[in-house]
Amino acid sequence: MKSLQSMGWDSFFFEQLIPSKHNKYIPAKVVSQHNDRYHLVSEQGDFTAKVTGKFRFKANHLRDYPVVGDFVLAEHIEESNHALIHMVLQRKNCFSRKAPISGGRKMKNGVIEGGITEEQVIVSNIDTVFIMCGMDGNFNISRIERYMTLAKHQRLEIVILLNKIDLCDKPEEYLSQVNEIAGGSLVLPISAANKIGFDPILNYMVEGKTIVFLGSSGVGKSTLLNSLLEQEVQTTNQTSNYSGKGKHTTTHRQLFFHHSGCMIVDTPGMKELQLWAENGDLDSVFTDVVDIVAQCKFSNCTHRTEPDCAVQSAIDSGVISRERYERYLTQQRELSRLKEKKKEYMQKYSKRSKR
Ligand SMILES: Nc1nc2c(ncn2[C@@H]2O[C@H](COP(=O)(O)OP(=O)(O)OP(=O)(O)O)[C@@H](O)[C@H]2O)c(=O)[nH]1
Ligand SMILES: [Zn+2]
Repeated sequence: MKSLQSMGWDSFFFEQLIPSKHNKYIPAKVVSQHNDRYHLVSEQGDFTAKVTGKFRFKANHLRDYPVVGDFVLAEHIEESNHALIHMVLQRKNCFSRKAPISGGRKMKNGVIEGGITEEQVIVSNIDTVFIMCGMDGNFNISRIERYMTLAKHQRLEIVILLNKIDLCDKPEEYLSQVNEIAGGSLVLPISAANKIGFDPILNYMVEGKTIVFLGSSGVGKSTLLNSLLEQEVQTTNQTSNYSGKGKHTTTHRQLFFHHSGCMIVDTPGMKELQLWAENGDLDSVFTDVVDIVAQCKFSNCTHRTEPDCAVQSAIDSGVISRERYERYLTQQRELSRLKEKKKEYMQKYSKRSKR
């Protein structure tokens, strides 16, 4: 049986308990989610669970629903292994994106319709995110930068994993490219399949901590998870539902327990990675660009034809690449659109809920 503490429980969550409901509500960790079905692990046992009707009625936004990593208060249905989720305890942090156009649940009396401007929380209560990228045809700097902006929005600790070193003739070229944009985050070349370069990762795998693997489909997230869990199976022979080898499926989010006591969340590769962040988050990923922009002679410089434009001269002299600068602009435009859409959405939403 897992203790709450070993799953990251501390005073932050304890203080959110409702004393009058102590007998009825069990604190539990959400370890997997499949549509509206959840798996919970608690000190009273493992349960399958759904949210209550009242929960559903009160939930206004996608982010109100439980996600993997959450602590919830659940009511065990006697003589079954089912439970009802009454409440999601406030999250320490989370990793989110803008809800994809194609997805999104229809909420409460149709208040929210398709194409919603909403935050979709992927995982919560995270200690470190590992942004993975392959050193192969899938190598994509812009993707890494986008994941970084999303992670910075919640001030998450970032480690960048460059996978498939075994396929790569010149890993140092990838490494230096990524180090240039990593803003001081650790960049590790690894092979998930061949278990190369794992030692620095193990430093993050500490009891009660949660690490999350992010990255496009095919970068090797599941392979890394399996490689890490295989070690566990060999050394401890645990057969718990959530720590076994070969249980993994990338169609839904799931949290696994490693023998170190660390929790690992593998996420399915996200095709649509729309930003859910603010300009400050972007600026903290692109400090090099921001510093240069600040040096322009005119504060309203458009960085095109003005004299003494620091951006133009930085690009001309190779201090930053034009591509890097343009990727910054692309994200900036996307965030401006998001801001507008959020405003529209809030207006529409508040009008309707006043009716
Ligand atoms: N050569 C080599 N291949 C690898 C390595 N890691 C993963 N692969 C291969 O890359 C492919 C994709 O790996 P997955 O682990 O399924 O990728 P994923 O990121 O989990 O993908 P999704 O589940 O679709 O998000 C598989 O064929 C793996 O065998 C590696 O270190 N070296
Ligand atoms: Zn300028």
